[in-house]
Amino acid sequence: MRILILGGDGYLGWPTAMRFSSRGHDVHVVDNYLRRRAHEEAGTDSLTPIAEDLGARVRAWREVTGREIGVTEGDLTDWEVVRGVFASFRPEAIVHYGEMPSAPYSMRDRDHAVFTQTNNVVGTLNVLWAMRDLAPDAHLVKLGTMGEYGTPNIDIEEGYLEIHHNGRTDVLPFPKVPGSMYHLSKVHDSHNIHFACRVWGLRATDLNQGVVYGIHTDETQLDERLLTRFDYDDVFGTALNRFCLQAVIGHPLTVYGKGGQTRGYLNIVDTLQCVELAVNHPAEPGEFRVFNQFTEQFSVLELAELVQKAGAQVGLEVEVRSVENPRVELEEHYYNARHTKLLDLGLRPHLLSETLIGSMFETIERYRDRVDVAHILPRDRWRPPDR
Ligand code: NAD
Ligand code: USQ
Repeated sequence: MRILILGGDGYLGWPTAMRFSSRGHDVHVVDNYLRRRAHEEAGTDSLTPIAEDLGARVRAWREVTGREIGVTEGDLTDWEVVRGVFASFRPEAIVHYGEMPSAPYSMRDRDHAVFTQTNNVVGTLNVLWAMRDLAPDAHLVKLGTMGEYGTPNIDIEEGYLEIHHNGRTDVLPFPKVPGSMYHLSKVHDSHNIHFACRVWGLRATDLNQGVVYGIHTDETQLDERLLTRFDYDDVFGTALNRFCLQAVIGHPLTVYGKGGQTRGYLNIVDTLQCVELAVNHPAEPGEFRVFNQFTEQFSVLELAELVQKAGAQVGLEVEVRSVENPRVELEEHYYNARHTKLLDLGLRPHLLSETLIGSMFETIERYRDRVDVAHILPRDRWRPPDR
């Protein structure tokens, strides 16, 4: 199959490109290095040393496996870039990771909020128009987020909710109450994609993914030049990845507030499995399919305690310390999100264990001299200072 990976230089995009290529698919990646530039501007960097650009990555991939991956260095918000790639590559499936993914980044100030929403919403609109005019039979697999739903006081369904109102019944999109300007951009995308399916007959799967953790996939382990990025800083690092690194370097684990914030989590190897399942089982023409993509729920405090326990097993003394929560979010709440559709398609979850955390410790230890401790405590606050 011809598979286009948008955001193919990212934490998840690069391993996904290698996975599909290793299966014999014809893979082409697009990226404008937004993520690398954002780190350069902030003075932060991936813990893992990654190849200098996509050219170097695909050369290493060719040397190691004999397989080719095509590259376009370009911006998805530039219509000519998107039109050109669709016209020449003619994708049968599009895996869309190519967005600004950080909630703290999007909440920093007006510029970062406007940039995040413009980048994400306009890029996705360009993809939808390119599909409409150049690849109407292709299947869009779009990375959304569990954060689109927020933390409602009812069970979260997969995309849709049956509603009974004044004696009538309908199945409607599940209400969305997200917690950051970034998460909101994903809600806007979902509405636009749903519209394109209803009105133009496109086919799409929205993967409402939870928080991803992990460093390695089968392909990243083949050669050090094939490593994916692993971020631990306050802006791009995510909860469990940060906690594992903090444990290794002897920094107290940064639990924000009371730590009862509960989210869905999954291993990066399961991200690849889920995306592959979605691509191999496409939505029908006109269908906007929504899967909740995570394997387990944890509160932040539960995660921190798991890391502490795993640390004790390998002789690390790990302190869990609450820091003032920079975000506006519920710190104690009900959370029960359905996630059966990917299991029904055959997902075999790799669940979080102390052994797995131990193996993350080992990889982090290997690169610990690259850690900059100045970028661990959170700085971006959701509320203006005088509120
Ligand atoms: P990432 O930043 O590493 O990957 C996104 C890639 O897209 C980057 O390489 C970036 O340079 C590129 N990109 C962004 N805007 C672009 C544009 N306008 N044109 C071309 N390229 C562009 O992030 P990630 O963690 O790999 O996340 C990938 C996707 O999955 C994102 O959409 C994110 O919102 C979603 N997601 C991630 C997680 C997680 O825990 N990592 C969880 C849920 C959803
Ligand atoms: N948290 C801490 N301490 C930390 C970091 C985070 O307590 O050091 C807490 C946060 O306050 C939050 C929870 O952990 O309650 C998750 O935060 P996170 O930074 O790991 O994840 P989030 O900001 O939600 O964003 C990440 C990805 C994003 C993706 C999202 C999936 O960056 O791209 O969409 O996870 S989800 O959370 O399901 O919306």
